[in-house]
Amino acid sequence: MRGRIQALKNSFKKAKIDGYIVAGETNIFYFTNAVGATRLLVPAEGENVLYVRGVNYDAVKETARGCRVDLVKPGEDIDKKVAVLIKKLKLKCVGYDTLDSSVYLKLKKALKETGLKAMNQLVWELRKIKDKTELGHIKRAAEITNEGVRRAVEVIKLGIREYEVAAEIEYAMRKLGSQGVAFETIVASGPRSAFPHGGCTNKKIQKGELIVLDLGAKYEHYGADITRTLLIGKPSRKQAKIYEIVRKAQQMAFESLRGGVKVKDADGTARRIIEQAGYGECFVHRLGHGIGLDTHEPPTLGSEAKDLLKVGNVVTVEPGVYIGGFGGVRIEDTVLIHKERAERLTKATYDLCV
Ligand SMILES: [Mn+2]
Repeated sequence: MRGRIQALKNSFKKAKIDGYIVAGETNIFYFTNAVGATRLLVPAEGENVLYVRGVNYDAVKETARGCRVDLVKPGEDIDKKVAVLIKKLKLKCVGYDTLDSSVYLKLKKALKETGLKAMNQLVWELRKIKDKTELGHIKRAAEITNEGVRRAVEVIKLGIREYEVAAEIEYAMRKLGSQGVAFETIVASGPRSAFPHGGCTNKKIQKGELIVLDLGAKYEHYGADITRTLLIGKPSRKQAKIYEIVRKAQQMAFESLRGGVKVKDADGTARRIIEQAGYGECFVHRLGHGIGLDTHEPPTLGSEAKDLLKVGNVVTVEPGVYIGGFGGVRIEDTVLIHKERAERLTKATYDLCV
């Protein structure tokens, strides 16, 4: 934890700041190991201060690392407290990750002599590269996620409702130590499978319908993300064709991944395959996203993004084809970027038929 805060401080000089306010929940956890604190002030010199309200004080006091824990009493204004310390330390320019506009205006008013700069990027540059501890947690989350898919394949049968499948998935993952889910489980069948974020409803699953399952466990605060598309019975020619296109796009994109690859090229690899098959307009989202403490975090694997993949990035690879009124196919894995290749952390059957 100390190493992470130190790494942040090491970036101050180049960013021309002498302090940083961390307000994002997962960012605070990343730097301090504490859940439930409200702000972390990291000055270039001197001690780091974590501000926490009474309700979470004891828990934060017990878990926080690398900082002094400051209790915010009832009636005290957290941001005024932060501003008082910034003035006392005579900080000239302070960066921050994310602040509500009302908080920003309050700080701005209280700090006439201090610059305030939005610099979310400083934190993401660190969080994009997962360390050994983080990778251990993500790998465990991925293993639990795999079991969620296995359970879904086991229970999907004619007439089962979408939410029943979701319940079985989530129960299986919970039993294995998942902290709830990394995001809302999707079980979208039939025409609803054409909605990339279809959620789940009380719809009964019928024979011959495409079923998109998108799920992820969370372990020690870190998530994993997998999508599989299934079908009861035999696919139509069109369903089988679309499935093969998406499967190929996912495989080729996966094989293209390694350190130094442009994220837009990875997106392009998958997109080209789907375009050449005539379904380019049906691939309505980017290829993937980083995942860690947040389910969607940098780097984004999209056609507009400028990032290069780096060793230690954990990203999803998830091409899809969605046809309104007909259905959709998406195949997704969470993968770890190595120097010469990528490694799939989620592993589950690619068989379409159950
Ligand atoms: Mn995803």
